[in-house]
Amino acid sequence: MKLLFINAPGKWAGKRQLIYPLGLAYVATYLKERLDSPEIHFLDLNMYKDYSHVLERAVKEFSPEIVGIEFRNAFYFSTPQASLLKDTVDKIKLTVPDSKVIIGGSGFSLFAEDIMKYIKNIDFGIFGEGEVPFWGLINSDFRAEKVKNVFFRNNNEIIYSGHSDSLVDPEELSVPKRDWDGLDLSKYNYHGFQTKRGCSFRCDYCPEPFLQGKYYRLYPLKRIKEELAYCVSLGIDKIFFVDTIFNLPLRFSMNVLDVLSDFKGVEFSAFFKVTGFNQSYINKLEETGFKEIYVSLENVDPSLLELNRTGINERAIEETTRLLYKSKLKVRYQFILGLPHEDFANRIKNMGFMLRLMVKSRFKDRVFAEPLAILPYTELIKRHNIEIDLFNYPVFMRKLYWWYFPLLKIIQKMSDLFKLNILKLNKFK
Ligand code: B12
Ligand code: SF4
Repeated sequence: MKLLFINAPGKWAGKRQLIYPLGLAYVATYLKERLDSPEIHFLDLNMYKDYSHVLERAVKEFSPEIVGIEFRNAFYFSTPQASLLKDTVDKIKLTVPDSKVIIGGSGFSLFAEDIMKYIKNIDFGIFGEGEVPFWGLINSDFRAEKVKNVFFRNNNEIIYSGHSDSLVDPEELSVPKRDWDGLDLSKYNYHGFQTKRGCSFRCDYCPEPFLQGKYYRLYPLKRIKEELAYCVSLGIDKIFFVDTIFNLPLRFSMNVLDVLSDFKGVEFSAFFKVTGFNQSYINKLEETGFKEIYVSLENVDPSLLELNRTGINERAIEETTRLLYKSKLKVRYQFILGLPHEDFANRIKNMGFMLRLMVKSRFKDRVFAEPLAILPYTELIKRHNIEIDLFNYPVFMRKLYWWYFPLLKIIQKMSDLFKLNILKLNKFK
């Protein structure tokens, strides 16, 4: 059986840093272990500014029976990416009309129905974790109604087979193979690495518990060690932990750091939550190869943090920032602009606090502020009865944040002028 796995192109293709398609690697590894000598080929279309020829040639030469495509970002900030996915799928079907095209990835899971409607050439769409449903589809000879978490078509109707009650047990997942035919590992700066799936928080605006599961599923430490050794053997020396939050649960994260300390010479980075730090944890981060860490703080106002159910409190902010000022770690604090219940006074207070973070760390640390992304399957959407569709999103965001953008532009210009790199702002298109 011939399978082609494609990382869908984004509008940044060929221009920005490449992100290793870890989700695809997991799915492909799972299938490789179960299929009888499959031929598997990968294609990362983000490597090319103009991907059309590469895609057409690869599909023609390889002539795959099954094409699995990862659609990870439905938006780059607020710029929709689905038109490039459509172009990719249409080109594949034009060259190999009999192939089965299967889409997955978080961008797809968030907007599955809209995407199925928009791109008629997609045969199947998989919600959430792809390993089990993808294998289920192949194993059942594509009788999608028998496999959970699958979108499929019946004449002109789009049908969903329904949510599965169970999630993958990380203990049963093998280490994902990374050096696939068609991928050049040296092109990726940081390589993604997972130590857990899921999130136990319930921040009002975040779809992660819906996408990854409402509690942490931890990988065994032995397996983490094995995977790290494998990465190093492939020449990988920069790793980004793709967990929703790396530092929680704290005890587990401490144990992971013990494992990492055996891998000198590898640089690590990850997302952290401002809750769940202490001095010995910071010492461990410094002793292992962490240099730059992303800490989500979201907003300085405790009542606003509580109203949005972020699980962050004033004490955590005070204690963690105090400890981090003195550390050698370069901290990138992440703020969300435009949270519900925010008012003018709060904006001013936030800006003062952002400045304080930089001054108190003697400009070692930085602040990244981004407007809130309003996404489906969040409490925010449910509570305010907001309807989102993939295609009116930029218009919708502009309406919501019209007052913010002139302000953000000024901050960005100042930040660029002083090379502070505080704010990365993408244009609304
Ligand atoms: C880590 C991460 C990053 C890191 C990546 C670091 C690295 N070097 O790998 C950094 C910080 C660089 C980053 C940047 C961005 N990110 Co990000 N990121 C993530 C995060 C937390 C984890 C991704 C990951 O690697 N997961 C681990 C793998 C194993 O899981 P997976 O990709 O979900 O794959 C599984 C399933 O999705 C499925 N699957 C995946 N592919 C396929 C394909 C097929 C065919 C099938 C059947 C199934 C399938 O099966 C896989 C295994 O179970 C996700 C959250 C999420 N839920 O995905 C956000 C997420 C993907 N990011 C998001 C965004 C928006 C961005 C940015 C655009 C930033 C921004 N503010 O706008 C940039 C874009 C960068 C880019 N060029 O792609 C959004 C995308 C949603 C959207 N709005 O469209 C997400 C979902 C977060 C969110 N909830 O909003 N990100
Ligand atoms: S914002 Fe972070 S902590 Fe909150 S639910 Fe999402 S992933 Fe979890």
